Amino acid sequence: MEYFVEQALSYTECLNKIRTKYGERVTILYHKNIRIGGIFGLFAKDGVEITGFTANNYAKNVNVATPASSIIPSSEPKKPLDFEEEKGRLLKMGNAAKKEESSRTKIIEEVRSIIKEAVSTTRDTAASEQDSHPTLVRLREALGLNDFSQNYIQNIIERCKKENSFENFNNYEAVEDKVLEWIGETILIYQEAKIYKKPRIMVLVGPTGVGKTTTIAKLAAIYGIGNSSKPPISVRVITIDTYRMGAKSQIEAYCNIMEIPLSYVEDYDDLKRTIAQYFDEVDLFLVDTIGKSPRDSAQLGEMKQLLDACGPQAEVHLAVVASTKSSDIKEILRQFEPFNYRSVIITKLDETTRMGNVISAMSEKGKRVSYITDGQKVPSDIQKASVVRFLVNLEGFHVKRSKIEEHFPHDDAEQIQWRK
Ligand SMILES: Nc1nc2c(ncn2[C@@H]2O[C@H](COP(=O)(O)OP(=O)(O)OP(=O)(O)O)[C@@H](O)[C@H]2O)c(=O)[nH]1
Ligand SMILES: [Mg+2]
Repeated sequence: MEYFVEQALSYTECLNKIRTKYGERVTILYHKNIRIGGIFGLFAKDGVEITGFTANNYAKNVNVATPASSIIPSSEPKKPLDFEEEKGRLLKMGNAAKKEESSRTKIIEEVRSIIKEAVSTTRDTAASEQDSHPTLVRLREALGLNDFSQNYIQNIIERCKKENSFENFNNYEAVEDKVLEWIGETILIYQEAKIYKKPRIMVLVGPTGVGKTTTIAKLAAIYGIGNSSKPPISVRVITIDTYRMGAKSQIEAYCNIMEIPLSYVEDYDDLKRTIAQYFDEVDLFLVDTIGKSPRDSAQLGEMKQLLDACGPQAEVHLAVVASTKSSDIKEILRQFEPFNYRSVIITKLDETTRMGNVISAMSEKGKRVSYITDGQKVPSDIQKASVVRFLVNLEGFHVKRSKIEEHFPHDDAEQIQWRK
């Protein structure tokens, strides 16, 4: 809307001027008689001044044109308008227009907020409808049954909602297959180097009683006795667990049976000397350590210092029991961080049917698993870790082994084959 004030010697002339300048769609508010031209008030002529505004959508919608006068008249006005009366009317109209404008803004805002609310309600309703879909409910239950952490479960559910349409949820089997794949993708497997700089030094650390010594004995058998796919190599076990009588005789018994040499060391110098002494003749040193409480950082620090004697080529691996609570596993993974361990060995898998805790904690911390042990028998109860092994262990899931193996091919030749 554009206001104008035009002057001419007559009303018709002024009107024509307005039409030429602003077109036909104009609204006249009022006109008045004026004096035009002259110098210092002399020689001025009678004339007319018309005030109005160009008509547009706004005028049409809010209907402001009607009070003053209608759309431009084609002939002379019937009667000249009274200025004061028109002024009052104009003010009123201005206020009305202002009110109209502010109420329009209010309505627009209200409509916007209603739309926004409607959209978010629709989304919320859709989300909660999805959440309560039997497939997702069943999936939550299955994941909970396996002790996956709440965070892990939530991530899986969110991914389901993102990647599967609501209709697809009706096919539980298909969703389950996908979820198993996603879980498998979060299980990080430690890949052993194919070639090692001799000698390889493997150190096993971990909390008390997790099965370190038993696992060292199993590893000593894998490498020292050999198997159908791997010839034996020269192995020496070193133990720093010399104070405890039971511990000493335990590893001694294993090594005697397998005819694998064993050294006892008590401190840093001892350890350094022993490694140096057999450096050229041994392919693999397996170092068994004393179990430490992950909460005792002073003890952990002392052991770290002692193990530094193994030198930079030593590779540390951390043993953790499979049935440990997810939050405790995370704490153990964190406390043993100074040892810069390369992989985690999951022990006592045979004592639990729930693997979600381990999978959640390991994936949240980005740690790799190298071996799993599943029994007390030396040497048979140990396997190289594989995604398939974890997935087939899941409770409440219909695991199609062949499908999983296809998705996560693992080198079977690398699995330990014991000579009969
Ligand atoms: N069920 C089961 N028991 C195991 C496994 N590995 C070890 N064990 C048993 O767990 C107990 C402790 O094993 P150790 O090898 O002495 O554990 P450790 O970590 O050396 O213990 P500390 O040296 O005292 O810290 C023993 O009774 C083992 O037979 C396993 O994979 N499954
Ligand atoms: Mg031990």
